[in-house]
Amino acid sequence: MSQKFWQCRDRSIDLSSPKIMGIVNVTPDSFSDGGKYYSSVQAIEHGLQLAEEGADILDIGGESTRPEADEVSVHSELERVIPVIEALSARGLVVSVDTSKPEVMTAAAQVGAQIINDVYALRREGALEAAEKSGCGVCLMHMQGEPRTMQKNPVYNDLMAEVKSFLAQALRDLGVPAERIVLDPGFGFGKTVSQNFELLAKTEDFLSLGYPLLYGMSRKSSLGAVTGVAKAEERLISSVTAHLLAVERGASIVRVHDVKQMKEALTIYKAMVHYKDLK
Ligand code: 8Y4
Repeated sequence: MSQKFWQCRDRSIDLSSPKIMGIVNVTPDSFSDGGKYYSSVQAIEHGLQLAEEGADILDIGGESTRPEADEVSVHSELERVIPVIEALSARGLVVSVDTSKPEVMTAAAQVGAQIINDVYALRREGALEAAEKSGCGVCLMHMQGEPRTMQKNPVYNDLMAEVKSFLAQALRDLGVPAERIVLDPGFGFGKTVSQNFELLAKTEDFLSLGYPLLYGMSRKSSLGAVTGVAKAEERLISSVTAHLLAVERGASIVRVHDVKQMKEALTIYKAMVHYKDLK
């Protein structure tokens, strides 16, 4: 098996076996007056639970990338994610920050974040420099268009060639050592249902870029589109299945809501790979 490591500031993540990135959303609590504090506490507790369930990385996000979501200011994004990143990092957990804002990247790294997960692939002004200076590991993701409009009319001449050349260009722009980079084809980001499943079917094609791959398909609408499961929270089996298929085709990291179940599936995968070690 390949001895690959993802260098993320003072941590090194062993990618010789598949890793789980657990999703931690920090959304404001609309009820209570002490709402901000409360939502941080809840997110910290959720992160700790995902770590106990087997998450190798916790991805902390304070801005929804859903089409209907409002933009969040730098100030409120910082207010949401920083306390959570600080608390989870202080417990020795590997934390990634899901952000496109350079100010948030810098502040997150200062309180212990090891990874920057940017769905804009560092295209926002100042993001490239912030990521370089932080020393963080970086996940570069493909997206066609902007979150608000990307699902309106996705158009490609050649999906695979375009996603690959986008990622290759992002790599050229970035003055960050190769050991710090992971690539993501961006399932659900400006693609039709068929195109999303093409990205899954052809996972192996992306390996030719020479970087570890991350797939984030958890509960996404394309899964529901083929199964008929309308509610996102009910797409557990679909999510686990899709990510296991990606891993089987060469993905190194899966970004999921349901860590416990993903961990169990990966245990079966590893038993298959290492059957000789079993009695
Ligand atoms: C239900 C729940 C339905 C969540 C849709 C969603 C990715 C990502 C997102 C991804 C990387 C999401 C931040 C979208 N997706 N980062 N982030 N890769 N690297 N939607 O695929 O989870 S947010």
